[in-house]
Amino acid sequence: MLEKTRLESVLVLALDRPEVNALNSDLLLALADGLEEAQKDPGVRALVLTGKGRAFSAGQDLKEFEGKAPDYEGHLRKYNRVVEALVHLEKPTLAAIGGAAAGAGLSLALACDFRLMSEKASLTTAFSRIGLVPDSGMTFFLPRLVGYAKALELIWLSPRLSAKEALELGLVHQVVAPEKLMEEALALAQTLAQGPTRAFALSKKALLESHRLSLEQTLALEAVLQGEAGKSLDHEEGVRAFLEKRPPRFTGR
Ligand code: T3D
Repeated sequence: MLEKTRLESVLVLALDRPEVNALNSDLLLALADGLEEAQKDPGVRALVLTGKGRAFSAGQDLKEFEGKAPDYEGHLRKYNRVVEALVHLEKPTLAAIGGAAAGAGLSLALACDFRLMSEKASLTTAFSRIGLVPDSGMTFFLPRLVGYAKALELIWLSPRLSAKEALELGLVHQVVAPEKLMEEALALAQTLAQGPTRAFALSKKALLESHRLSLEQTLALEAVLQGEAGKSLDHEEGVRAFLEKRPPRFTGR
């Protein structure tokens, strides 16, 4: 259901359910556990989220509550635990999108720091097609990536975006040939895993917080976070490497 592979300091979490990696309660719990374990493990310094087979993820498994009165508000706690674990993971996260990403599947990709997409993959918000409101952070990330007007259009009309369209809209960082997707995603993850992990995490925190802070509050937060980054061994190493005219050897501490 969730395949975990460790490649040096990169952890790959691959959604693995029949057909389209639709998300059900068990998979959401496994994913939340996997992300929380990744947070605790200092040996993990970057994470790749992907889907096995033909899809990244089709979002909620629409068969899970068939014939039952759904308690979506309650069920969404499982999604929210995953999204919060993903967004607050203090290590770079990459979504490697090899096939369709729809509904909450797309939300999970949007919650990652980087998105690499196969030329053959597609993205669709999907929620309005089944009379639902976007969830799992989509209303937070989508307007920030594409602007309010485009986000509303993508949510209401739910077109199926090609990789080219997704790249043009700024929804993904890079589009690659299908057979190169994991190779490219792992190469970027390895590069990021060798970076100043603590400074990366603190920069992400500043960017996320900046959405709700005034300039004065942002300046104050930057100073606090810089105080923390300034105490890291990676900062010490970065300055030493600069002065010695050599590449830094960051350890994530
Ligand atoms: O708390 C709550 O539960 C609310 C939370 C909601 C979060 C959400 O994510 S709501 C949105 C749910 N997702 C969707 O509505 C997407 C529905 N699927 C699609 O739009 C398309 O299937 C895809 C774009 C994902 C892929 O299209 P394509 O053409 O590659 O495949 P397909 O032929 O449509 O689907 C292949 C099979 O997967 C098909 O089964 P079949 O007919 O061969 O037996 C299809 O029914 C099944 N499938 C696709 N999506 C889902 C699914 N089965 C269950 N749940 C799905 N989401």
